[in-house]
Amino acid sequence: EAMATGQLFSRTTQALFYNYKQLPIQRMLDFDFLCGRETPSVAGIINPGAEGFQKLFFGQEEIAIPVHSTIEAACAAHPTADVFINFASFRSAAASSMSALKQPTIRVVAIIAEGVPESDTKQLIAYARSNNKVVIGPATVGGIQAGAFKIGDTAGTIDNIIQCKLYRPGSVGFVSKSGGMSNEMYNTIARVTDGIYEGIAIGGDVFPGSTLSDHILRFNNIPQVKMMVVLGELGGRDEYSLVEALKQGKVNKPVVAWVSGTCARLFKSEVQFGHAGAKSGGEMESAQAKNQALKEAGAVVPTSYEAFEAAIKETFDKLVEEGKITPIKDVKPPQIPEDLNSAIKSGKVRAPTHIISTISDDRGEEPCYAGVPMSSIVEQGFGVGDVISLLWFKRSLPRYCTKFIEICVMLCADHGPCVSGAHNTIVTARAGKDLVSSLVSGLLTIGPRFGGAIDDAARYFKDAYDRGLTPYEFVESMKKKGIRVPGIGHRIKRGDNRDKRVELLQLFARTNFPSVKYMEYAVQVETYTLSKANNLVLNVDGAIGSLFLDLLAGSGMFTKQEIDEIVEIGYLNGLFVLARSIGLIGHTFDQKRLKQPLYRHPWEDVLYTKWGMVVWFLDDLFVRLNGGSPS
Ligand code: Q5B
Repeated sequence: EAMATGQLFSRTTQALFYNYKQLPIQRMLDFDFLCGRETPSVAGIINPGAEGFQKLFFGQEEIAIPVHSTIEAACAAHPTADVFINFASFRSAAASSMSALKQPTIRVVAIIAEGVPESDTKQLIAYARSNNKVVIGPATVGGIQAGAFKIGDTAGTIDNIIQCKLYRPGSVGFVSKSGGMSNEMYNTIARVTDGIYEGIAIGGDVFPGSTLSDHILRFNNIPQVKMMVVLGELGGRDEYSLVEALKQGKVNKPVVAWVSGTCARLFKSEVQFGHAGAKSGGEMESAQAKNQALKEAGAVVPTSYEAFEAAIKETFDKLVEEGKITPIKDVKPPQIPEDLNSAIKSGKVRAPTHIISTISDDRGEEPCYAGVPMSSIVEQGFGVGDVISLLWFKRSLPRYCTKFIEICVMLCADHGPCVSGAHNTIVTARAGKDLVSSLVSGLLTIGPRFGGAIDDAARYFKDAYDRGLTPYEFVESMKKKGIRVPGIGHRIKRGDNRDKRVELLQLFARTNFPSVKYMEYAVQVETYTLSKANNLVLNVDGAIGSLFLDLLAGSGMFTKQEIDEIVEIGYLNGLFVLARSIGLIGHTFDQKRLKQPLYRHPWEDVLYTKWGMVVWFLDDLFVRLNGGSPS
């Protein structure tokens, strides 16, 4: 029988952990590190429905523990993992425990959940016993083999584990019903003996998967265990099977025992303590009766819980005197690196941040844009112009400014399917790509020729105006440098076919802006360029660029330095990008809705010519004839 053979765990035992719970798994791995284990005690995690890996620390290193979606898959992947730690809720703990017990590789199942139906537990017990398997729990914290293997949260924090010297084996086998009290006992035992060899909390249910006597008999077969400590509690008859085992001489090592709950007699009626099984029933189940019976059967039983520690010490000291125990030499466990988060929280370390952000904050009760909470954005009836003003310019601009921003967004939202951006988006959507790909392929065409001339228009118009250049001087100086005037020129708009969008923007600005000096300058530039060619109109980029200069300068909301920075960084193309995204998304939906097939450009629409090669040849020849080196 698994129980009779003694050892349940060793320094190489590995477990499968059912239901991902980061903290107890990390505590198991921290314990492993403390004990100097070479392999982590958790081989795999079972998270129903999920697969992949979970990153956890093993000492200072991070390790990736495989996550499996079923118990069967986990057992197949980790055939040497023979302990199943079940952190399922009480609703599913029985079913998952039974599945685990049915796996040939699983030998021990620990069930943490409280409230598992007793009839289910009975079935688990019956199956485990007839299949030579061990169940610890339900309603347990688990157990620990000092220096070797720990189940879940057993023994609490790392500090407690170090204080109780659980990182190395001692000579005491301990078993209790209560998990909480087992922590207390680990401390007590560490104080007066050379420490725990193994400690098990069988759980507080009426029907525990394994009993106090099961474990005492098992400890009796483990040579390293020299004495046993038992902490029972009132209620149930479990302690009597231990009494029986003692009477029958099945236990030949000293047992120090105490059954708690002697205070129950002070109550007039029956009392239910914390555990399902801990209620004062008949006399037989009282703590007094069980203590008496254990004493009569040969256990060392103190007169009170307070005297328990002295009784354990006396028993241990006697074994040392008799030469049955050679107290082991203490070893210093390695230091577990503290988690950064907890170290920061406790003020022990400071860490530099990797990102700085000034425009929004999602940490409080509600998100804020530039310090303005969402609720007031909604309550004050803010529009998208106000949101842009908060997130881009970090201030609340006057309504005429935010209205102007909104008009820009509305007017630039789309300009038909033939413009560069829309064409790319349409081709991409028809190639079967998703929304984001189609949108992005269109956005990528925005630049100096198409839609992305607003910033440069603002830069050049501002520079020329601020330096007092006449439109003639400005345009001709640009020509000399070989730069096209940004914001001037259009593929289809002409002097006699003006862009309506430009007219609308100008009308709004003339009516609402305190000053439109930059726009008037752009209009003078247009008058001059139109005298050169009919297509050199002030286009929508030029209109927005020059008018935004007027907004920045005229609103009184920006310093000169801030205006220079906005123009220098280049905020204003953002308006076109934002606006045109609306149209490009529309074009994507349109193509998908129309179920348009893959686009292929017609041959007839391409000029296939070899003349490019001839031009290159003549050019090269010319250079050679003039004594230059060929390219
Ligand atoms: N020439 C826009 O050119 C375009 C000149 C110029 C001096 C200029 C051109 C240009 C500056 C960039 C700009 C924004 C490429 C445009 C937009 C959004 C849109 C789009 C839509 C929408 C058009 C003919 C002759 C040549 C050139 C000269 C042209 N522009 N000289 N300064 N700015 N502008 N982009 O028609 O002597 O014959 O060699 O680069 O502001 O994108 O609706 O489509 O909402 O979607 O192809 O409105 O103007 O003219 O290249 O044949 O040039 O004019 O040097 O002179 P075109 P080209 P020459 S708004």
